[in-house]
Amino acid sequence: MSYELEFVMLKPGVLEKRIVGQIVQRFEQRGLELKAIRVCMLRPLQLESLYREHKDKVFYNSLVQYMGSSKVMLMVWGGLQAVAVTRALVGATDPLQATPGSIRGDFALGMPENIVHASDSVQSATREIKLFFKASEFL
Ligand code: FUP
Repeated sequence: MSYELEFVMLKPGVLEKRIVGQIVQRFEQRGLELKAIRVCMLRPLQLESLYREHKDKVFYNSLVQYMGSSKVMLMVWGGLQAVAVTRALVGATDPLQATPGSIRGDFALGMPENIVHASDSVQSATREIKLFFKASEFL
């Protein structure tokens, strides 16, 4: 078992709904460690890079438009198997398929407004962390 870093983003609307505390609590409760955190608006070039594998999908334009529509919260969580642990905490991409008890299963009904983004592998997490954080933002 290896110590991993996972990139997590709370999507537009989550700060406005004032449910940040409830979501962060699930990561802390599970034993993950908050390594970096920032609130910002995503820039078009960052969105293009984040969702490059979806560029040809029918939902791409609405996804990018939504993701740039309001502020987001960026976080890096660390822990043993942090990527798999986080993906299980977050639940299935489509909230209608997400099990109750997962974040999407408890807080969301649709896409792309599925509350949270989490990198799907250690390689994606490394790339996405570099895309959004400077080394000086880590303690
Ligand atoms: P995930 O890794 O669970 O965030 O899911 P994906 O990388 O497969 O999807 C990226 C984003 O596209 C998700 F936030 C939801 C959105 N999406 C849609 O809006 N419609 C779809 O049919 C599939 C995904």
